[in-house]
Amino acid sequence: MKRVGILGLPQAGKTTLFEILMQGAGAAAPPGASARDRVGVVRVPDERIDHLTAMFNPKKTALTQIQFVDSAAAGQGKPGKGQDLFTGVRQCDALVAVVRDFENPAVPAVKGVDPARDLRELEAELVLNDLAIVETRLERIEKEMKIGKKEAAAEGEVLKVCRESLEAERPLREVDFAPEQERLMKGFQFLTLKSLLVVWNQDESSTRQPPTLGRHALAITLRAHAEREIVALPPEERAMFREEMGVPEDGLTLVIRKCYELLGLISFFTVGPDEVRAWEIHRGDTAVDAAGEIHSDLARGFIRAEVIAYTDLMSFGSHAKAREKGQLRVEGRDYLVKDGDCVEIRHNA
Ligand SMILES: Nc1nc2c(ncn2[C@@H]2O[C@H](COP(=O)(O)OP(=O)(O)O)[C@@H](O)[C@H]2O)c(=O)[nH]1
Ligand SMILES: [Mg+2]
Repeated sequence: MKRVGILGLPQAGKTTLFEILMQGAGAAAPPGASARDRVGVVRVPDERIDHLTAMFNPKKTALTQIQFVDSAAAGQGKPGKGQDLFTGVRQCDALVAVVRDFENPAVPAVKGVDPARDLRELEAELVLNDLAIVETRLERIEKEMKIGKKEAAAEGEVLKVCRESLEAERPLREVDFAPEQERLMKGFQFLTLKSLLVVWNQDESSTRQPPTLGRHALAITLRAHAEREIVALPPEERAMFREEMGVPEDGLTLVIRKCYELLGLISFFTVGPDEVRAWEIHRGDTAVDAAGEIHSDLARGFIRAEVIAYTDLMSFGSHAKAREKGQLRVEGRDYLVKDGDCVEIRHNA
């Protein structure tokens, strides 16, 4: 399961977002401000699973999941000596940055409400943090090179590319690295290399628009306060309230789905009377990768995958009809699985 770290300046709405995510998931997070990181799991909403459940009436249904971390320290002020403000999110696969675009007299914004400025400051902090790591390591490598130790030469070259980008205030996620270079950088867990979802936490009076961001980054607006009131309602009353409060789109679904996309994930489905289930794989994964996600035995004994796209299955109305009409495609191990493929793996025991 992938992990997403929430960061932002104090009073931006990080904990509010975390708590409504958890409430929407039906798993209550421990309440209140916390000195420690809080971690919780959400299901990734997928309407297609609802429709497949209606078709198969299975005993069990399962969605994919993402873990969220509300970091106690991330971006909460100036780092102290030897202290890393970002420890809680460094190990995450992607980041959500919450920026404040709401007035609230109970929690006045010290420097005034200016989400664009806050986002710039936050990005600058991430860049500086990565740059410090790059420079420390480069110094070390250069010393080694001087005494003839050349093992880290390739790593040094990649780090120089990183330094150049960061010195120009360009996040590493916008740089084209070769897979080999990415492998050399992996251990550093650079913050600006992670995909970034910016949540512009807005109240109804704001007319500000979030910016368009570069590669592997995206900004969306969310009305955290309104969403908090909505998720507190019984599910059947939510739609009407959305209408009344002028929040037509389900903001939490949007946050979770966008994180899923930014993580590079897509879903394939397994269907049947026992279970309808969504599985996570990376965009670009093959049929044998998909088999391995279900069980390593299926990957090992892989013979073929029988595949039908979700939309095709829906238009045939049943699995049996699709099969009868010969509409289950037979695919080999190198088939690139598409988002929404309904897959059955044939394998040797
Ligand atoms: N009016 C308003 N208040 C909010 C909103 N989001 C959060 N708050 C309030 O702002 C304060 C700080 O929120 P919190 O989620 O704890 O921020 P954090 O410091 O980033 O974790 C709390 O009192 C929240 O109730 C919002 O969208 N509108
Ligand atoms: Mg908080």
